[in-house]
Amino acid sequence: MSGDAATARACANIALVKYWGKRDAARNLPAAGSLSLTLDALTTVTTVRFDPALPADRMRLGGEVAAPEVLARTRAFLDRVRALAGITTPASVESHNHFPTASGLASSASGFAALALAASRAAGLDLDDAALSRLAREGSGSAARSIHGGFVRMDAGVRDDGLDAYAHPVAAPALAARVRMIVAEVGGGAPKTHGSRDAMEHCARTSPLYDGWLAVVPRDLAAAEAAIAAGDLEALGELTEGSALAMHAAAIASRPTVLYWQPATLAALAQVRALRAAGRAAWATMDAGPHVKVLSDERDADAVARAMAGTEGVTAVTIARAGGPAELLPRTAP
Ligand code: 2P0
Repeated sequence: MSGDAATARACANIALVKYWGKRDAARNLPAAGSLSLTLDALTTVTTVRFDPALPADRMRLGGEVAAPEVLARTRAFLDRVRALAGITTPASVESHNHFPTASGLASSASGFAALALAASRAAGLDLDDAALSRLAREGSGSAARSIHGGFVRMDAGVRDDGLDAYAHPVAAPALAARVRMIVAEVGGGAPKTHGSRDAMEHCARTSPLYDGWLAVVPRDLAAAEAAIAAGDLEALGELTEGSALAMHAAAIASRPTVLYWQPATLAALAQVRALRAAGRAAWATMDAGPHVKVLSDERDADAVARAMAGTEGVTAVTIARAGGPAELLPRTAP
């Protein structure tokens, strides 16, 4: 290996139709599709260099030596890249999350998308978007979507080898230009109570509502794609809020429960309903944590952000726009 470094940047994404459950844990294949919006405000920049002089893989995250569990997951991912490239060389990885201060958002989507692009390129591979999305999926299911910008559809596929389980862009330039996502942080960015990987597996095993959740996803996906094609933000917003609530209903019904919400989460949800009743474009979605993200548009984003910032228990608010695809950067420090 030559040891050339590659640097890539990827944006986080928020699912409008959620991914929650796997059909194959070993290959990280989702049980159903999902649909997301890539966000410009939340990015990861990662540099990878394969270096035969290294005794083993090493990683720094945000300028600090990465925690052992982060290094272990990264090493397993690098092993897949090395297998694809036919090399055994250790790598050094330097990664920075450029997220709004204490946004409290999970970074596995932007993190594994940036790592997939930087590591594959540093290993001498030139993967197409489908192969890159499949590779990112093996790191984290939501990362498959962060390969693309704007609206993105992830296909669950049906093949055992996962070759058909990757994400596609959903072209809607006019809607992507006017859509906004207001990220309302709840709880001051405290660590989440249940990691999503374990939580979705526990939900699939124990929740009496899991099968009902899975049954609704294909219908929501088809309706959400139709709403995007029609430029109908209201229809997309209603589907977005419905999908999040259905996912959380299945999670909450797990035994024992997987309950991510705090009192301020419910206050934020009530605020979103009040905004809507007042004629604002505002629909809520929540992931594996207490934060509330509000789908809105360019006209109402400032008013929605002000209202969310004034909600009891909301500790930070960010307005995000649709972000672009994962991309290679010139060789500069991240
Ligand atoms: C999503 N989430 O669609 C859903 C909604 C959280 C709630 O994708 O096990 O970290 O690495 O494939 O991608 C978070 O799950 O899970 C997630 P793995 P991931 O965004």
